[in-house]
Amino acid sequence: MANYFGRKLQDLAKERNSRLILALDLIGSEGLLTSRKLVKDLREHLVGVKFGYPTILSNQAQKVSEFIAEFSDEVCFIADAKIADVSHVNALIGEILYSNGFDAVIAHGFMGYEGGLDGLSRVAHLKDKGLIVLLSMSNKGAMTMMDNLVDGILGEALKADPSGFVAPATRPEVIKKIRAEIPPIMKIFSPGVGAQGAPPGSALSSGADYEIVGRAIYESADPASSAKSIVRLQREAILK
Ligand code: BMP
Repeated sequence: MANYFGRKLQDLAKERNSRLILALDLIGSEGLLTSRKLVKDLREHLVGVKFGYPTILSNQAQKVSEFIAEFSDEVCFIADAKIADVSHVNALIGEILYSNGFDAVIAHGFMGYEGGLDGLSRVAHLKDKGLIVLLSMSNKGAMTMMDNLVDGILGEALKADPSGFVAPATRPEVIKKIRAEIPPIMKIFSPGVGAQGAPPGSALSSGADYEIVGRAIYESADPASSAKSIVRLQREAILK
C-alpha cells in the first residue's frame, strides 16, 4: 500500500483530474510572495508544488514552513534538495525537510543504497513520507552520463523502497524503460515539460505519472490559463 504521500498524491490527482506539479524556483521573500499567489490562484489545477534550492536557500525555513502549512491540505509539497551525501547526512537533511512540512524529498540515486540512500529511506518510512529518487536528468549532458547508469542506479534505488523516481520528459525512451522495470505503485515524476522542450502530456504518454512544470507557468503572462491548458493536454494524453 502507498504511504501517506502516495495516497495524498493519488487522491489529489483523482480529485483534480490533473498530473501537474508546479516547480517554483523563485528567489527570496519576493519570490515567496509570488509563489504564494501562484499556488493560491492555480491550486485547482495542481497536484503538487516542488520547491527548489533557489526558494529553500533564500528564505527562512520558518517562512517556507508557514507557506506549506497554509496549503498543505490542498497540494503535496516536494523538496527538491537533490540529496547526495553519505547516509547519516542524508538522513539529517531528510529529517529537517520533513519536519518543515514537506511531504516528500528528492534525492540522487548515484550514491547507491548502502551508506547512501539507506538512512534517508529509514527516515522516510518512519515518518510515512515520500522519497523520490532521481535516475537521470532532462539536460542534454545527462545523455552521455546518467542515462548510461540508469539500470545500476535503479537497482540500488529500489532497495530504498521509494515512492517514485525522477526521469526526464525530454527523453521518452528513458521513461519507458524505467516504467517497464518498476511496479505501478512507484510513480515517475518528469521535469523538462514546457521551457525545456517536451510537450505537455508527452511524458505521461511514455509512462510517467506526473509532469513537473516551472517556467512555462510562472513566467507566462497568464499562469492560470497556461496551467489550465497544460492540464487539458495531459487529460488528452492519458485518454489516448
Ligand atoms: P522548468 O519547467 O522551468 O524547466 O523547471 C524544471 C524544474 O525541474 C526545475 O525546478 C529543475 O530544478 C527541475 N529538474 C529539471 O529540470 N531536470 C531534471 O532532470 C531534474 C529536475 O529536478
